[in-house]
Amino acid sequence: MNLENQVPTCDFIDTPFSCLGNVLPFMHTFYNAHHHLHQGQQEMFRGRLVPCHEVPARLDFVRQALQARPLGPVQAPEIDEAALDKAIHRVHTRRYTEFLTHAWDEWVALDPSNAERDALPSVWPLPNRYGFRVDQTPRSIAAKLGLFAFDSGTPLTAGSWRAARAGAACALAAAQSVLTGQRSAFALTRPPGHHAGPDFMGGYCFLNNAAIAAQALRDGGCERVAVLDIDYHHGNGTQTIFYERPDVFTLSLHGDPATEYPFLLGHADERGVGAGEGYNWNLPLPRGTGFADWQAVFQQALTAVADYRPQAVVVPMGLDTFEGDPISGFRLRSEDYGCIGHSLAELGLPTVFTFEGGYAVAEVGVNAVNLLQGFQEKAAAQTVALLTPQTPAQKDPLHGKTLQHILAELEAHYGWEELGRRIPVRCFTHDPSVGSSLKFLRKTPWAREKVEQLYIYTEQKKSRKQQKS
Ligand code: OKP
Ligand code: ZN
Repeated sequence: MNLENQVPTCDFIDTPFSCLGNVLPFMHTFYNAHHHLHQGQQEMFRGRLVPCHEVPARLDFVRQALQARPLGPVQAPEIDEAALDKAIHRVHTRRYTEFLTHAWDEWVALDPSNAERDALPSVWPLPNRYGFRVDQTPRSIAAKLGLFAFDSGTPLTAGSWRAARAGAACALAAAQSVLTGQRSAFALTRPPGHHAGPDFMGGYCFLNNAAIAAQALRDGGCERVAVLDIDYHHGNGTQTIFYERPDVFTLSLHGDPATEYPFLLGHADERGVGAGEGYNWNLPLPRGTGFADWQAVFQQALTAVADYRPQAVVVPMGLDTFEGDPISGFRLRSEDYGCIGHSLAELGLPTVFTFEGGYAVAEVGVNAVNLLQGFQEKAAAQTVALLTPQTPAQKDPLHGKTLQHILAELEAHYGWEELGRRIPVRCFTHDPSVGSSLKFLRKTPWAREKVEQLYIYTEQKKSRKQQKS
């Protein structure tokens, strides 16, 4: 039997990896076996040192919930130090990782009794013109902490760097997993990552796991990657890393920075700069937002992601949108997370999840796995549909239809004038309002081609007319 010919093709997933859809859609989880090496004691909060919210038990609860409801293999990634180093430095500067490498030893060298205390910054270079120098790295660790950290809520401990590196290895392994054809993968790690920028830590984050995964997907052959951040807090680090780039579309749904952490970034008018203009979307929502309102905005984000036609998606997954979260202000309930996962799977794209926030420790495992299971169920249904023999007409709603048919259908939807305006929109990539009605066309390459040809033909005709006159 020639297996090659038995392999079902997969029209609805736009990916360079032909093996996708041939595998069972197990979710591959890569967990950080060294996460407990990072265990902060206290964080500064409004003038007081308070116990850390970001505790090792968070990850243990997620692992337990995954054991109770298995979605696929769970493993600690094998770490290739050289490859990991390379992947980290695709998004972080050497100067910053040099600092992280030596920070703890320097902290203890400053005062041997510091070995008992977490390192926290207490002095910062505000970015005033002719104000403070940031071009030189100060020799004192007390000053370095302020240069490389944007808050005093992110304790750096003896094992923080090792834990963060092992976490980045999970993100890299998850990216590699979908690059080799898995439907989805989950980087189950802490400390989280989405607040960490090219050369700064903060918001409990040191290395930006989601950005490392997104960049690894780019480097592995994906032309466009979307990062859809659903943590309660704005993913400022990821935004900063990709702000000038059109090849990674960053979107974030979060508590309005006017009142919510990280305060100083995450507003709706931050849309990217230069070549990256239009490829950063912030969707701030007021404190107190419940699932109905959250979901409406989430659907807008999903439409924008689909219209970008990415070849893979990264989801920085925070569970701190939960109603019981001690430091956040949205009101999502445990059962809502399944719907979120379901909607994410509807994108039909290879997806990497990274574990971010979620501080209602007892519930974080259930909420995380609710989301992942919702994704898994929809992904499994897609695979079943793919493997079920279908008549050509079932398989392709446009089967046997001529271009006239297609356009007639579109015309019925939009009217000619509207259609004329819409179709030239270079195949529907940038206009979110076109939305789902054109989805079937977008997902059917031959039809898209025909419409594009028609467009080119009309354009040529137009310019010939212009030349004549
Ligand atoms: C990290 B992640 C609120 C203190 C805020 C920083 C929050 C970092 C959240 N009382 N401290 O995005 O979940
Ligand atoms: Zn958060």
